Amino acid sequence: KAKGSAKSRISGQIPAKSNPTAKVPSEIAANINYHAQYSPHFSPFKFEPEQAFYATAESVRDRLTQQWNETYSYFHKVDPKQTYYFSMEYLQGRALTNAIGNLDIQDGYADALKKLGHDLEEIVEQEKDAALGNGGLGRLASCFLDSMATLNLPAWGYGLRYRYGLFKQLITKEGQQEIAEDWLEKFSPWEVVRHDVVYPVRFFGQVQAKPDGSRKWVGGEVIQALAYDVPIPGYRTKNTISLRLWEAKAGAEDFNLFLFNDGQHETAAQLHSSAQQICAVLYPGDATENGKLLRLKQQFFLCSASLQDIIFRFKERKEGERQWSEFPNKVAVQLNDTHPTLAIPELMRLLMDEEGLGWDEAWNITTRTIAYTNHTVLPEALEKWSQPVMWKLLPRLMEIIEEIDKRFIKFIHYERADLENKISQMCILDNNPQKPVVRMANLCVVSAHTVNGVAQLHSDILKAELFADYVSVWPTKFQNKTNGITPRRWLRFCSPELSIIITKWLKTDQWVTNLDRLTDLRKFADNKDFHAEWASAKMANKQRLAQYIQRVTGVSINPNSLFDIQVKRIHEYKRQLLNILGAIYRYKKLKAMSPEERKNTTPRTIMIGGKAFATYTNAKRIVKLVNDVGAVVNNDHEVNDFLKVIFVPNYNVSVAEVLIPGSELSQHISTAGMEASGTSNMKFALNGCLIIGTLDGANVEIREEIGEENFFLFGAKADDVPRLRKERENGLFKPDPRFEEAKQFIRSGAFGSYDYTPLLESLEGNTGYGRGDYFLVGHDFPSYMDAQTRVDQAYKDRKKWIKMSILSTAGSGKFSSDRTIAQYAKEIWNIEECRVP
Ligand code: B1N
Repeated sequence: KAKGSAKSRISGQIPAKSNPTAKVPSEIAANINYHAQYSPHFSPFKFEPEQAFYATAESVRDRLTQQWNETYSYFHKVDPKQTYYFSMEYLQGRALTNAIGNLDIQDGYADALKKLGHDLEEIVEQEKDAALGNGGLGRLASCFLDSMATLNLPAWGYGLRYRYGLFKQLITKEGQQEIAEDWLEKFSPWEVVRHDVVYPVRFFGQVQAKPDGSRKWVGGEVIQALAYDVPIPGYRTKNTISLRLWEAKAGAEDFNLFLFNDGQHETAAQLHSSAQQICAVLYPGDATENGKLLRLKQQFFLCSASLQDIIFRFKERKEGERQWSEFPNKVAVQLNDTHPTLAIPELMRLLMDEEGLGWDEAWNITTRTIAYTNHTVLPEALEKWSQPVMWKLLPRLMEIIEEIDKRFIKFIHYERADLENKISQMCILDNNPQKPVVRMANLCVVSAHTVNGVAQLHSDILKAELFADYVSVWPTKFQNKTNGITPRRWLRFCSPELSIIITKWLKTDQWVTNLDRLTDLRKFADNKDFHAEWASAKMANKQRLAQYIQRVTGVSINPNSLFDIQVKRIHEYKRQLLNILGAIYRYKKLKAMSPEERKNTTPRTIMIGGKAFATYTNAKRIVKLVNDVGAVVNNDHEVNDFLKVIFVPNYNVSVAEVLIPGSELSQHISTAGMEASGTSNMKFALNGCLIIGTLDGANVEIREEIGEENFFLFGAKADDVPRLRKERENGLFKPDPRFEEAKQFIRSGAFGSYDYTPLLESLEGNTGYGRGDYFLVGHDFPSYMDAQTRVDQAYKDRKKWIKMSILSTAGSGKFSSDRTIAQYAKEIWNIEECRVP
C-alpha cells in the first residue's frame, strides 16, 4: 500500500477517553482511534495494518480489563477453592479473534475497522503467535484455560514469560533451519505487568540449622520473579481469568557500581545476566528429556514464585488469621507433567521453613493440594535429574526429597512387606553410584493425591505398566481424564462457514458451549440439502487453504483433490516416515500407469508439517525427505495432477487454524501404545475430517464415538507391540514387497543425492532403539496401504464421504475441553463454579 493513503492515517473522531463498554461500531472505532492517538507505539498518525492491530487489541483489552478486575474482586470476596494449573508451556497462538469472539462483538469490530479503512481479517493476521510451548502439551494447557474461564471456574494458570518462544522453522536446501522467534519484538498488547507482584527465588547457597531445630536455606543467588498477567476471557460470560507468567529480574542493588566503574562491566552485572538467562528461551523439546541446568532453574523458578503467590493470596483473602488446615480446601495445584514437580518439595519448604509448620502437617497439606498429570510413557521423556546438580542448586529441596523418600521406603517396609523387592524401582532416589538421579515421576506419584493419564488407553497403560507397582498401594489414586479441545477456537472461530451451517440446522448455537449437542446432526446425515451446504462450506475452507499453500510454498494445489494432512511435531513414533513411504509408493504406481489408468485414481494432495527438535537428526532427515519428495513429485508433469506432496513450513497454532478446517483426511498413525492421547485428531474430527489411524491414544475413543465404519483403522494393537518387536529381533519379520519397493526407490536416488542411508537403516536390522524398526513401520506398512486404498474408494463416492464427514463432526462432542475440565473440577480438584454476577 502506498504510504499516505487513507488507510495509513488515523481518520475520524479521536475521543479524549476510551469507553470500554462501547457496543456500536462508531464508538468502537472511536476507541481504536483513541489508542492509536494516546497509547502511541509508533510515529504519530501512522495507521497502517500493524498500527491498527495494536490499537484494536488495546481497545479490546480495555473491555477485558473491566471484567477481569471484576472477576478478581469477586473471587476475592467469595474466597472459593481455586485451582492453579502449573505448566512450563502454553501455546496460546493469536488472541484477537478469540477475544472478540468470546466477547461476542466480532461484527461490531469488523464494521468499526471498515469505517477506519481496514479489514478485520487483515488486521488479525498482524498478530504474532504466542508460542510459549512445543506441541500438544502446551496447547492442551491453553485449551484448558479457555474452558476454565468459560465454565466460570475459579482457576488460574501459572507459567514462564519466555523471551523467545518456540523457534521459527525455515526450510532451506539443507532441510530445517531454526531461527529465534521474537514474539515480544515490539510488545504484546495482552500482557499487563504487575510491578507490585514480586517474589524472591533462591538458587545455590547452603542450609543452616537453627537453634530451635528448624532449617533455613540461605546465601546463594536470589533472583526476583515479576508477574505479567494475560487475561483469559470465557465465552459469553463476564468471567475472565488470569494466566500469570513470571519474568526473572535482578534489582538495582544487585548491580555493582564499584566493579563497573573499575571497568569490570560483565562481573558488575553478573546477577542481571544470570536472571536474564532464566526466561530467555523455551526448551524446544517435545517428549524429549532436557538434562540442562538452566531447565532445572526454570522449573524451580516457576514453582517457587507461583507457590509464594498462592500462599500470599490464601492469606490475603481472609481478614485475620487463617488456619493452615484450610489450605487444601482453598487451593488445588495441578502439575502439567513432571516439569513442575519441584512444587512438591517447595511447598513443603515454604510451609515448614517460612511458616513454621511441622513435617506431618506440611506433608498432609502438600499431598492434599497437589495432583499430577502424566503425558507420556516414552522413557526418554521421563525426567531424571542428577542428584549432585540438585544438591548444588537446591540444597534444602534435596534434604526434603531425601526425607520424603526415606519415609516412603519405611512405609512400604512396614505396611507392604510383599513389595520389598520392588522398593528399589518405586523409590524416588536412584542411588546408582555411576549416575545418581532423582526420579521426578516417582516423586509425583508418591506425593500427589491423584495421578491421571490423558486418554483411556494411556491411563490403562500407566496402571498396567509404568505405575503398576503403586496401584496396589494406592488403588484409588489413579484416574483417566481424556483430553479435549476448545470448540471455540477449533470450530466456531476457525471455521465460521461450517459453524453457521451447524447452527442453522440445529436451530441453536448452544453446541458452542455444549458440544454434545452436535449428535443431533446425525439426523441430517442423509439429507441432500444439508449435504450440499456441508460440501460447499468444506470447499470454501479448502480454497482458503489452497491459497495459503500457494502463498507460503509457491505450489498450486487442486481444491478438488483429496486434502490429506499430517501435522504434529516430527518424531519417529508419530511415523511421518510411514506417511511419506506411502506417498512414495503411490508416486511410483502412478508413474507406472497409463494416462487412462491415472484418470481413474483419486487425486491427492498430501500435506505434512511440523517442527523437529534441533538435535534430533532422524527427525530432521524426515523433514528433508518430505521436501525432497515434494520437489520431484510436484514438478513431474506426468503425475502432478494426481498427486502433490507439500511440506507446510513453520507449523504453529495459527497455521493449524487454516489447515484443519480445510482437511478431509488426517493421519494419526503412531505406533500403538506410544501416543499418550493426541489432540489434533480431535480438532480434525470436529471439523468433519476423516481419520486414518492406529488404535492409539484418543484415536480409540474417537473411533468409538464416531463409529468404526467412519474411521480408517490399520496397524498393530498396543498389546501386540512387544511380541512384534521380539519377533523382529529374532529375525522372524518378513517385509511386504511394497515396503521394500518404496525404500529401494529412495535408495535409487529418485529424490536427489542426499544420503538417506541412516534413515533407511533405522528401519532395518534386528535390534535396538532407533534401529531394527523399533516403531514397526515395516510391520504396519501393508495394512496402512490397504487402509489408504479404502480411503481412495470411499472418496469416489461423494455422498458416502460427506455422510462420513458429517458423522465425524456429530460424534466429536465428547472431545470438548469443557467436558475434560468439568471432570477435573469434580473428580480431582473439588472446585465449583464461581460466576461473576
Ligand atoms: O501431551 C499431549 C498428548 O496429547 C500427546 O500425546 C503427548 O505426546 C504430549 C517433554 C512433553 N507428552 N509429553 C510431552 C512436552 C515437552 C517436554 O519437554 C515432554 N508432550 C506430550 C497432551 O496430553
